[in-house]
Amino acid sequence: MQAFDEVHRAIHHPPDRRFRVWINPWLIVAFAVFALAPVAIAWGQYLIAGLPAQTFLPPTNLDNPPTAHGFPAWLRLTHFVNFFFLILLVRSGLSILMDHPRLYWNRDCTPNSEWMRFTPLEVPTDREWTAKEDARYISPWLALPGYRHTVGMARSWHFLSVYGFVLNGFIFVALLFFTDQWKRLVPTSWEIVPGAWRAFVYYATFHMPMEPNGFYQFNPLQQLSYFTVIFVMAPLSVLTGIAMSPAIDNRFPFFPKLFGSRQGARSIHFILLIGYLCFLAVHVGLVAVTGFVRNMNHIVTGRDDAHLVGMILGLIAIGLVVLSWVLFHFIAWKYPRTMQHLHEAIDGLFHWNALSRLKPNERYTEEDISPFFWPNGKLPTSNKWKQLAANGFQDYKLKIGGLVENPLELSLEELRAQGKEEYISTHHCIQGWSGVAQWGGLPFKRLIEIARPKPEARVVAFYSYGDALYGGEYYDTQRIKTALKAKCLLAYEMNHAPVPEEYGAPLRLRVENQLGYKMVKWIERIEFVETEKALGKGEGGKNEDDEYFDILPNI
Ligand SMILES: Nc1nc2c(c(=O)[nH]1)N[C@H]1C(S)=C(S)[C@@H](COP(=O)(O)O)O[C@H]1N2
Ligand SMILES: [Mo]
Repeated sequence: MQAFDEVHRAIHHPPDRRFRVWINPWLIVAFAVFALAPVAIAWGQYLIAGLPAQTFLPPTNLDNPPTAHGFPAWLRLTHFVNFFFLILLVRSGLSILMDHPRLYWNRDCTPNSEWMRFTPLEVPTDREWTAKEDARYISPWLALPGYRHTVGMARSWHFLSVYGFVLNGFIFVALLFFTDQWKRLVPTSWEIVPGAWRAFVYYATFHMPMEPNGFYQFNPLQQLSYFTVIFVMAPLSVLTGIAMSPAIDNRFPFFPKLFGSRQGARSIHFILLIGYLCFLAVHVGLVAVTGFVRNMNHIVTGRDDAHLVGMILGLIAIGLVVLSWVLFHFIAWKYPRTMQHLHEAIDGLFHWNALSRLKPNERYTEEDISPFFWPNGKLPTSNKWKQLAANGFQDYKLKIGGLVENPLELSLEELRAQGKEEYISTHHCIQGWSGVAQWGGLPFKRLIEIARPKPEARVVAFYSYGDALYGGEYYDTQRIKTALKAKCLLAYEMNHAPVPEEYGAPLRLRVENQLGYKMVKWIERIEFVETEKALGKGEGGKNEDDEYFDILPNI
């Protein structure tokens, strides 16, 4: 077990580590009907008419084999690399999932509207319950990095793996079509459907269909499942992943709607994860029972014989992958900062130059406003803030300083007098939940005009009255360039009323193409600086410093 100090143990390894899975019973019934109906039909056919004749197997003529056969080296290699990255994605994905252990089909994330949850806890209604408190523990044996509330570290692993997974997938598919290997996977005749059904009747009634030699051809059901995994599931995983991005969702609101909402996309993203695991179990099971030694030779050495070398090398390779999980566990916990920086180095260009340029373009209406909005962050405990709150923030003054020509202090009234912008947008939390709300406040652009930052100022820091998760002042930064481009507000209004205390009163930041943690609540002061490197631990914000979140989270 990882050795945590007391503060971190309370977060990562809390006393309550119970794991419960709850699924809406109606969905279980619907799924059972959906999944068992074909099995029942298969049994009916079998009992009445017997097993179907296996007409789908023209015997392979080895003197004149089909042009596409065998497993070339590139195919064997990409198959292995895919396995390596897929498991990394699954394991880091589980850590991300457990940071908001609830799945919804609606976009509002109202507690008790989940279709599935991984927590025994009911959200209390008599006191504040933040999303961070709601995060659940998962064993590091299962997840990377595992434990509780490790979403920042998990994202480094998840997104770095995405590059490997997608690049490898592109190479694989390109070579499929560059060679004639695609003919073994892509169905070209509807004949495959009755053929696949006949094979299904065998499996469903606990018989083995006569297996073709996989070196030359797959059985139709096998071909169809490979096709689905490669050409349907993998692209869907990528698309639903992208549909969770705040930059994409706010610029192209239709996109998450393709999946219902950001939450629909998140749910489908998870169901696909389960789909890969089920596929893996059946795939490996059938490889084992249909001639393990020969099959392993096909996919490991590319030869079609019963020599043991394929099996031995294959098992060694799988062993090495398992060893890599142990290694990655130690790297994850020993070098989280290095992983955070690696993630930033590889993702950075894409984020700064592409996603960050998207202009939020919300098209939400009053009816879209969420009835429930998860709060996050500890309510400030400082006396200063409490005093201000006690008289309705009449004495509140926003302090603006640092590298500006005109340092100043503004009361709420003065802020209001400077101009107002409002809109309805989706808030995206890194933990996974989202919510739609109306926000109103002073456009950040306007503040820049008033304060007149000096030429050397490139970054603006927002400091909060509130404390961060591990203690210390909460702060975060924006590049001035970004804050000018995006819809960026100092919001004093939420859903047409003054921002309520737990949502950041009297003033909070909104930057609509980024994740929630960039939007500092309970703003105390604003400081223009040359670089974020001089502040805190130099990572760009309190969450970036202490929780290894990304500095520019557009996805
Ligand atoms: N001061 C402060 N601001 C904060 C936080 C915090 O912990 N402290 N949490 C951030 C996170 S993680 C999110 S998702 C949003 C949540 O905003 P909400 O409470 O209005 O939903 O606030 C952000 N701003
Ligand atoms: Mo968040």
